[in-house]
Amino acid sequence: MSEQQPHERYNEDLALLEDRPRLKRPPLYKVLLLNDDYTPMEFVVHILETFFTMDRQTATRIMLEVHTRGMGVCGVFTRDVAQTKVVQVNHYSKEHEHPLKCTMEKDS
Ligand code: TYC
Repeated sequence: MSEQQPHERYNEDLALLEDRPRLKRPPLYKVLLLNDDYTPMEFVVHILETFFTMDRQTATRIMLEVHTRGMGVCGVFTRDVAQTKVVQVNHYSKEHEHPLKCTMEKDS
């Protein structure tokens, strides 16, 4: 009987080891609100409570931050969730005839 080739010997001895899990965290996106001169403060608070599940105190703090600094972060989400929130907020604001704009950017 002929000798086994090195690669055959290797194959027979090979244990069935599972691949190590190669999971990466999904990229995250910040959802931002932009300030403007016309949208009522109460409407912005309502947006933050409704679409970003903030309590009134947090919503008021974020609204005032946007009002004074020009923009502010409403939350950090995966891309699809962030995109959905941006579309929903902009659609809702337009429906109510307010110029409020919501956008997103990749988190660092
Ligand atoms: N600047 C607006 C006002 O004085 C209030 C406002 C806050 C508008 C936050 C937009 O994202 C915004 N009525």
